[in-house]
This record gives sequence, C-alpha cells and structure tokens, in this order.
Amino acid sequence: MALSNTEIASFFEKLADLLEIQDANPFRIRAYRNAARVIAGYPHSVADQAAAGADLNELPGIGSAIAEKIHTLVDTGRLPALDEAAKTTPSTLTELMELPGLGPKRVKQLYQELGIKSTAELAQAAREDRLASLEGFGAKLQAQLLETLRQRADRQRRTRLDVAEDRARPLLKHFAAVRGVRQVIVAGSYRRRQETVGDLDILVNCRRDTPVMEALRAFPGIESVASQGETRATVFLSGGLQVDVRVIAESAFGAALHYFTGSKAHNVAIRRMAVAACLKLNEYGVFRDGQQVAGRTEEEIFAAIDLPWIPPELRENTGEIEAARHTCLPQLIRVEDLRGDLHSHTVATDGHATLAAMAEAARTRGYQYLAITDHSQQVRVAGGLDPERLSRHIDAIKRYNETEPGIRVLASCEVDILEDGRLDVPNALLQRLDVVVAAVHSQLRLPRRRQMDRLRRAMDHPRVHILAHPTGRLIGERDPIDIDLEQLLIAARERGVCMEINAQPARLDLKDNHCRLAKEMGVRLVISSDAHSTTDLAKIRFGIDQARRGWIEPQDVLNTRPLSQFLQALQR
Ligand code: DGT
Ligand code: CA
Ligand code: CA
Repeated sequence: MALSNTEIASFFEKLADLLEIQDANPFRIRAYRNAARVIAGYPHSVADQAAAGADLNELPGIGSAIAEKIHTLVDTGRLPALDEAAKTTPSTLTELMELPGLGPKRVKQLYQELGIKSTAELAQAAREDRLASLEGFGAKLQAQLLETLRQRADRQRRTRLDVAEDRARPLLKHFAAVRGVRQVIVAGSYRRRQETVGDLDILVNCRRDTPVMEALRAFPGIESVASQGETRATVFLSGGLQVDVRVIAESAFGAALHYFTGSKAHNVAIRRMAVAACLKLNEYGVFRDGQQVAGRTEEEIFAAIDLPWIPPELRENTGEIEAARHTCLPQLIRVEDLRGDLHSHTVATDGHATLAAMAEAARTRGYQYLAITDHSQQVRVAGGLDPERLSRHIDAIKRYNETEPGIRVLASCEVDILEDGRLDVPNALLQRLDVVVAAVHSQLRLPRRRQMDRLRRAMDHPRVHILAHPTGRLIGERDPIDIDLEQLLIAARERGVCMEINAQPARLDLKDNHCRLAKEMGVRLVISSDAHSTTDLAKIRFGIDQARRGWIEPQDVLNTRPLSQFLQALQR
C-alpha cells in the first residue's frame, strides 16, 4: 500500500532528528523538517503524485534533492539517507527526543557519556541516580524524566477492557464448570466498566470444600502463580494480565462483591456512612454490635445503610452516594434503549461487509435505522469515496431502501474535516445525505488554537449533524488532539451539533467524564458503534458502558428515539 503523507513525513522527521543528534549542517536539518511539515500538511497524496510522475519540486519548500528522495522512498519504502545516518547513531535515540526536557544535545550527551540508547536504559540510569550529575541535567530533570517514564509504563501495563474480557471469558467458563461453584463474578474496575483494567478481581461463590484452587492450577492459560492460599490466589495469565481469585462464603458474597468492586474512594465513603449509623462494614458484611445484619447480596449491604443499590459504573465517589441518598440516581441508559446506530462502514470503503449484510445485521439487533458512513476521499488509507463514487453509493442506499428491508438505511458519510476546517465533500452531495458525520483523521497535532478553529469551522457548516470521535485518542496508543473540551462542547451546543460517543473499545471517545460534562452542559449525544463488520455492531455495549459511567440516561441520547423523531431532532 502507498505510504501516507504522515508516514513519508515521519521518515524525514526521523532523519532530521538523527542529523540533529549528529550535529549535522543546520540548514540541511531545517530543510528536512520543513519538507516533513509540507508533506504532512499537503492535501493530496504525495505518494500518488510521485507514482503518477508529478514534479514534486513544485511543492513549496521542496527542492530537487528532497524530491528525488521522496521518489526513492515511495518506490522502495526506504530512505537511504536515513539508513546512512542510522549507521553511526542508533535510530532508537529519536524516541528519547520525544521526552519532555530532552533535546538533541542532551540525547547526544546521554549516548556519548552513558551509552544510553533507549527509554528503558534511560529509566534504569535515572533510578540509579546517574543522570543528575551530567552537565546541564540536575536532580530536578532526572526526577521529571523518571516520572514521565513511570507514567508511560503505567499506561502500558493496564489492559483495555475488551482485551480483558477476552482473557477473562475462558477462565470464567473454566470455573463455572467446576462442581460446587454457584457464581463467578469479575469485580474491580472490570465490573465498574473502566476503559482499562489493572488486573482482574475474580470472586467465586461456591459450596464449602469446592476445589477452586486445584481448578485454577489446572487452567491452561496460566503463565505463573505469584501466591496461593486456601481461599485466595494471585496468578498471571499468559500475556501478563494479573488475576486475583478469592473464594467467598455465600453468607458474605454480597459484602465481598461490594468491597472488591470498589472503587476504593467509593468504599471509603460508604464505610464512613456506616460508621455514622453505628454500623461496622467490611468485606464480610455489615455488623451491629458484632452481629451480622447484611452480607449475602449487595442490595442487602446498601439497604443496611439505608441506600438503594448503586450501579457499579457509578461507584467512583463522584456524587453517586449523595444521589442515592436523595433517591435521585440516574436511570442509566441500556443497550436495549437504542433504536439505531449512526456510524458504520461497508466494503465501499474500509468495512468488511456489504451494505445489505450490515443492514440485515442491524435489523436483527432490533434497530429501526442504520447510518452507513463510509469515508470521504481524503481518507485514502481507507479507500475514501470521491464525489462520484459517493454519489453512486447514495443511489445504492436509496435503492436498497426501496426493497423494504425492514430497516431504514440512512445515507451518510464520515466526512473528513480538512486542516482548515472545510469539509471533504461538496455541498451538493452533503445536501443529499440523510445524516452528516464529520471527523478529523489527519493533522492530529495542530496547536490548540488552530485545532479549535478547525473544529468550530467544521461545525459552522449547517449540514454537519454529528462530530465523530471528537478527541481522536486511541487508548494507550495515541493522545487526544489538543483541544479545550469544554469550549468544544459549548461550540457544539451553540450550533446544535451532536457529539458522538464512539463505542470502539480502542477509542471510547467521548469518554466517561466527557459524557457527564456534555450532559451537564446540555449537549446532544449519540452513541455509535463505528462498526467495520456485522459483528462489530455488538461493540456498541462498550459505548453504553462509558455513557453509563458518565451518568447518561436514555433521553440524553438522540438515537434512543424512533426514526421519525430522531430525524426531526437531528435538524439544527
Ligand atoms: P485496577 O485494578 O487498577 O483497574 O482498579 P481496581 O478498582 O480493580 O483496584 P484493585 O484491583 O486494586 O482492587 C479491587 C477493589 O478492592 C477496589 O476497587 C476497592 C477494593 N480495595 C482495594 N484496596 C482497598 C483499600 O485499601 N481500601 C478499600 N476500602 N478498598 C480497597
Ligand atoms: Ca482490579
Ligand atoms: Ca486486584
């Protein structure tokens, strides 16, 4: 596949980084950086143009030497100048340059004086206090670097919720098949549906003398056992996910479930309430004067301290206890409340199923409508539709609806927002779409002012109904774009544009606290799967989880409405 502009640009960035560490000619370095910027911001595919034999010299700031390098890179996938530079300077040094506080001079110093080539070696040196004495470093920078690296490692050590589910499922099945086991539940952040989990906290409710620990040892997916007693064990699954298993007596199962579901902050606040009512609360139950008054179920635990049951997604001590006390907990949205899905792809661009297959799968889920939102032309990696193909795609959708398929397919498009905020689809075609979903896919690192202006301008367009994955983050992989979320929500509210809660487990964008803020600010929301296959439609539940964590109720979400009301509400 042809290199994207971003990929081509990153080759030149990397080359410039290495040359900078090598103290090369600053003009040469600047020329490469300049080229990288021009290429990254160029509205057409540089690779396509090179392949078509275009004169890349014509690009602003690109001379014939760099033009030739681009041709070589596009043809061969390699940049010989970069290979050459990497011969004398390890190319991993460029990853050090991304750390705050480190520029080319310091990276060079680290390499030459301490032989440090990677972030792992840097962390080690910082822990051993070997950086502080380097000239120009000092204890403060060392501590700051250590903290940055620690945060990175933390982020990598957590497991995405969907991945955790895939790992947990076989183990839960394994336990459930053991004679004497009544119930197996994953508590902790997993039950609270956090977007990532640190470990799995599995609680097993079973008859006395059930061989739970033997069963655990017999599970084939275990890499190592960290500790094991009669009623609790900590093991690591292959792949590295930690699992804490606890065997709980039935009389205390509700208490344990509440305790190990957490969060810790919620537990502390609940315990304080219990104490104020002259009760003792721990993972074994609620006790008055040493007598157990609750323990079997969570409902009992809450009732003993005079509260209604609180959904796990809310248990973060961010107002749920007060809301429960005043019996004004939100009626959280459920998957069954949705009447349609507003973001999906087909084989027309980067999806794997046909329009008919996607529609049929959505109908089977009980939806009344499905928006097909294949990409617009600018998103080349996804085979985005140019105006002519989009026009035919709209025709195909309208024809499909005439076959009365039992679901209304909404003609839509995931319209790329260009760098300056213009839309990647001509107005005449936007007019023909039932729903317009706009999104940013490139130029993700614009400075805040420009990024905000870009999004505001896109939403200024009266045909834009929904802003998809508003922050552009990928969990554990890519930071959000630099925006002021509150300002963005204000802009959306002013224009009547809906914010999407994208349910792809790698995105979850908006995320929980953003959802809550949007609701409080009166911003309209939709929850969409961004499905690329028929089975992907079911991933909508991850979006529902985030929405629930954000206190969202059915009436806050436009696609809980029946088709005609939805279409009416969508109008700005
Ligand atoms: P994680 O694993 O980092 O994603 O987050 P959690 O919430 O699953 O935390 P974890 O696995 O350390 O502990 C599970 C639950 O056990 C936690 O949510 C609340 C409870 N818990 C753990 N430590 C304490 C504690 O020191 N005090 C109280 N009150 N509860 C605790
Ligand atoms: Ca946990
Ligand atoms: Ca744990």
